[in-house]
Amino acid sequence: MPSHAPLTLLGGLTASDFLRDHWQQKPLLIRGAFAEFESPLSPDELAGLACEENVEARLVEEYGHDEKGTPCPWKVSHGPFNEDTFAHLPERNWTLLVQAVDHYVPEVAELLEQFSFLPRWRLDDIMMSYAPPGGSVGPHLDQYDVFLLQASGQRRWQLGGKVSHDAPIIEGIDLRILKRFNVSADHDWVLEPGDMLYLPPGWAHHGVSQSDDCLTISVGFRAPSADEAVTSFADYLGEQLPSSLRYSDAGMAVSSDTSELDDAAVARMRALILDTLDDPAQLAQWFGRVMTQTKYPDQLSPSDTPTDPAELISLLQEGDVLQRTPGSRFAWRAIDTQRATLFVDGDGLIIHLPLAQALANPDTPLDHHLLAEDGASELLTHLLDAGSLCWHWEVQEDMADNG
Ligand SMILES: [Mn+2]
Repeated sequence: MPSHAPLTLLGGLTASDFLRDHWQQKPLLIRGAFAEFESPLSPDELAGLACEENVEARLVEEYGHDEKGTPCPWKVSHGPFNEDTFAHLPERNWTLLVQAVDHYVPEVAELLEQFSFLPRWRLDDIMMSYAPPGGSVGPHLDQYDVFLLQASGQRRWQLGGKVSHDAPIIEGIDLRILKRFNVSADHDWVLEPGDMLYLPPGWAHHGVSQSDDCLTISVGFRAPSADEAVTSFADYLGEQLPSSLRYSDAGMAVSSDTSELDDAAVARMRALILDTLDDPAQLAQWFGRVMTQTKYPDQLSPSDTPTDPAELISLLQEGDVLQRTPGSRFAWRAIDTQRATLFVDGDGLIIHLPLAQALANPDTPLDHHLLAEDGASELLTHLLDAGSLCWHWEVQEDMADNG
C-alpha cells in the first residue's frame, strides 16, 4: 500500500500521517471510515457464535448503582451460552462480547485487509460486541491499541484521557472498571454505522449502547510486556545454553571479608547475563516465534494421518486452493539474500526467501503457482499437517454443518 495515499479508513490521513501523529499517541475519530457499512453479522448470529464450544465469549450485566452513584454490582459470566441464557436477559444494560470472530466468519476476517498499513504480527484479533440500550462494560482502559468500528446501531463513546495503569478500579468484580472517570467535553461522540474510533493504549474510555441493534467491532493489536518478553526470551535462550557456561572469577583479588558480596562479583554476574542476552540473531529467532504464537492453539487441527505430498500436488494442480488457517500467524525474516526464517504459529522454518514471503503475505493465494518454488510441496505438506494451513474455508463449512 502506498504510504502517501489519503485513506478514507483514516479520515483522509495517509498511513504515514496516522503512524506519525496518532498510533500509540492519541485517539482519532473517523466519521464514515467505511462507506455504507453493513454488519457482517446480526445480533442473533453473534449470540449463536457465543453458544459454540471453544469460542471465547463473555456476558457483562450491570444491575444498578451504589449510594455514591458508582455503577455496581456487575456480573460477568463466561460462555459457551445457550438459548436459555439470552431468553432470560433484561431489555437493557448488558453486553455480549465474542473474541476472535475473524477466526470463524470470513467476512469479518476480510476487514483485516484494511489494516495492512500496520505489521500483521501486531494484530491480536477481532472482537465483536452486542449491547441493548444502556449496555456497556463500564469505564476502563486497555493496554492495547484498538480500532472500534460501529457495525450497526449507535454507541456513545466518551474518553477520559490518558490514565495511569495503576488508577483505582472497583474492587470485588471480575472486570477492571475505573473508580473515577472524567469525560473530556471534546471527547464525547455517538458513533453511527461505518464510523470508527482509534484508541491508543492507556486511554480511559466508556462506550454505551444507544440502540437495540448496537454492534461494535474491535480490531485489537498486541504488544508483549517487558515482563513477558524478558521471561520468555530468557527461557528460549536458556534451553540452548550449555551448562558449562557459568559465573567465573578467575584472577580475582583476595577479599578482606569473605562474607561480602562485593561490587566486582556483582559486575561479573551482570556481564555474564548481559553478554548472554545480547545476541541479536537469537533475539530475532525468539521474537518471530513469540509474535506468531496462536491465541487459541486448540483451534489448529493437526492432521492424524500425514498428507502425501504427491496427492497435495495433484489437488493443487486440479485447481484446489489452500488457505492459512483462521487464527494462524505468519511472519518472515531474511537470513541472507537467498534464505529466510518463516515463522508460523510459534515455530521457525528456514526456507527459500521468496517462498517465505509468499506464505506470509496474506494477499498471496496458496494455489498451484507456489509449486514453482523450490521446496514448496514439502513445506505446504508440513504446514497442512501441522494445522497452520487448511483447504479453502473448510473450517467454516464444518462449523456451518454443525450449526
Ligand atoms: Mn476497551
